Amino acid sequence: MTKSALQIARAAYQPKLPQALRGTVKAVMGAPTQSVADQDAIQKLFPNTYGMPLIKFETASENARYQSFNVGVILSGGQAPGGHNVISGLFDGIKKLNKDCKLYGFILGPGGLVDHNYMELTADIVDEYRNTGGFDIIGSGRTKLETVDQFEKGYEILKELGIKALVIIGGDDSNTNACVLAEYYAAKKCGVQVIGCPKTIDGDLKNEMIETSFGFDTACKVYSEVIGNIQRDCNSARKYWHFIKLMGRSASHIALECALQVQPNICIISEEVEAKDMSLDDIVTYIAQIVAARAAQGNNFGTVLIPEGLIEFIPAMKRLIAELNDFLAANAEEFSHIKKSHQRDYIISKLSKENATVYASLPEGVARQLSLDRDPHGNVQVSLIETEKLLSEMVATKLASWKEEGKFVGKFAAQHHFFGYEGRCAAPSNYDADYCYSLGYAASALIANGKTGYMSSVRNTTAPADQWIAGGVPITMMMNMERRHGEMKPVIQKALVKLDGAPFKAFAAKRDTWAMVTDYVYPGPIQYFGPTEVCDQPTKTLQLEHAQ
Ligand code: FBP
Repeated sequence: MTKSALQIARAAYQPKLPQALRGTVKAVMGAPTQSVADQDAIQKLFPNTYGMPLIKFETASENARYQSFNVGVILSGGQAPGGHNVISGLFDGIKKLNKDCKLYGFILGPGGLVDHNYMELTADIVDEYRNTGGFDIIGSGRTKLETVDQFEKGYEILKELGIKALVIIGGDDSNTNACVLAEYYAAKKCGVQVIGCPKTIDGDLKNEMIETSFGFDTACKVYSEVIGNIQRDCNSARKYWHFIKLMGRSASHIALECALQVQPNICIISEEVEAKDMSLDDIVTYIAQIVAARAAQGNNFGTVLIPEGLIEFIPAMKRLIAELNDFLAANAEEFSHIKKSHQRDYIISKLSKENATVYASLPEGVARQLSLDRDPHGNVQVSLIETEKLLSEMVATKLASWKEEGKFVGKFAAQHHFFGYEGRCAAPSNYDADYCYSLGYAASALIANGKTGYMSSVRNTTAPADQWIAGGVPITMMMNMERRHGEMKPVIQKALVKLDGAPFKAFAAKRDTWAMVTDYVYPGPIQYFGPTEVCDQPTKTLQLEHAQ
């Protein structure tokens, strides 16, 4: 493998660990837990893994001896910076317990477990990937682990390889599946533990005990760097409005964090759009008003940040998508036989009147995307909807009519960008490198303590790493019942942007000023070496949440 100078230097970085994980570790049990909602239903579905206590690791005075054991690991879903460090932390953690422990990686996500596609991760291999971005050490995939047949197929290979614990590194859906698998193996007394790790650049797998998902820090810093560069270009040429869509399939955490970092002229927050019951036209009018007001001051340029999940948060669209999801789940077979050119009319004829009207009003491309295949978890693939173009076209149309009425005196030319893949595999920032290594290491301690159905957790991460608090959180604690594929299912509750939370409030307090006064911030690239205030800052989101 040919390596860049940075890769070579970065390989030598030793991620920091919380104090409690550095020596011999003991697990201290906290109070029993309950699910965030729907307690009776969740308890019934998870009789063996419900209500378990929180776990905190502390330094033990005595050295414990461990028999050697084998562990399996899966990378699941979208890539996020730091995945390789979770694996290296897990590897170092189990090797410290007993040097004969082995780590197996299942190839290309949960599908590797079902298809018995695996490799042993030896020290040589793990060393190649320390502190690097990407999931390429074993690859990732979005196969949903949900059927008894899959669980049994998985068990066959786990038994064959003598694996006593499986670590699933994934987002809310993958950790939901990890919990279902943990419950299944516990109920059948298979002797296989399942541990989850909180991954997703989207930042929406967080709660009281999981303060952030890994990858969010690095991805937001990469996007903020390039948005900053665009803003500087924009402020130099002074002739374009840049419409920038940012990944985040559902929640707007990425857009909000980037807005806090770069101070754009406009940032739309989906959760606010929903709370204010805004229509697509309301959003377009809001943007057009700012464009017109800046034009009146002679500023025919600016930046607009748009969260990827916006469409699903516009209440009228949300109702439409919910009906479409149920309809397509129930009538998939019939729909697959409808000619492409007739699909739009077919859907319109089947929907309720209100939803049919909204569907019929959508531009062709957006309507088509909404009726295409869902991802394996039943989600509309919003990253394929070109919201940035949809909005800028609608703004242009509105401004043209305002021009005729004399309400707009400027020029409007737009550029479009979509940032997502640019950040998902970046080399992890110091924060993510340390956080991920600690998560992997904490997972090894959960395994050593015989735990199953837990998510590895590391808290207090705005403090220096030695003061971080490592432990485990029962996954059932994060669950509620939601409608998926037309049925009520137990799932980890997604953390959306809280409108009464400190990050949103800090943004809302400034946005009117940022709209009119060009006060862009240019964060520059992630720094891996240098003064701590440049290299080790956590996200603004985390800093504001902790200062609350
Ligand atoms: P995860 O939640 O699986 O981590 O994925 C996050 C994400 O990057 C979203 O922001 C985006 O909508 C989606 O993955 C795109 O996934 P894909 O590249 O598989 O279409």
